[in-house]
Amino acid sequence: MMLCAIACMLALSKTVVAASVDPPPPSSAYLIKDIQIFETSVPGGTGAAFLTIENRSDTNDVLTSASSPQCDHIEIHTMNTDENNVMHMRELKDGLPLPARQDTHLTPDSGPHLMLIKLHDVLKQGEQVTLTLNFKHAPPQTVTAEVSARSVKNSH
Ligand SMILES: [Cu+2]
Repeated sequence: MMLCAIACMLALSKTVVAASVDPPPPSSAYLIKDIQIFETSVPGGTGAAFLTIENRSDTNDVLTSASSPQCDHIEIHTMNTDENNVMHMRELKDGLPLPARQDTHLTPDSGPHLMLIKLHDVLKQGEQVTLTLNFKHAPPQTVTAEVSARSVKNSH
C-alpha cells in the first residue's frame, strides 16, 4: 500500500513536470525576412547584417546568438545616440527579445543589428552570406542573403 502511494506520487510528479514544459515552437512559426548585408572594404574588418524576424508563435522567444562561416563570430548589438548626438553600440549579452506574435526589426534605423566580427574576406556586392540564428526556444534557422552595395545610412 505504502509502495503504491510512493509510486503513484512519483508518476504524478513526472506528469506535472512534463505538462509544465511547453514544446518548442516550430521553425515554420518564424519568418526571417528583409535581410540586408552591405559590402565591406577591409579584410578582417566588421560587417553588419539587418533583418526582420517575424515570430508567429505564441512563445516569447529570444535571439540568443548568430554565426556565419564567413566571419570569426557574430555579436548582437544595439545602438543608441547620446545627448551629444554620438552613436554608441552595445552588445546584447542576453540576446534580443522576440515577443510572441510580433515582428522584430533589425534595421539601420532601429538600433539592433548583427555585427559580423573579423570577416574572413571583404564582402562583395552579389556574394551570398550564410547566417545561422539561434533561439532560446525555437530550433536554429539558417538563411542566406545577397550582399548589397553600401548604403549611405550604414555607418559601420
Ligand atoms: Cu554593431
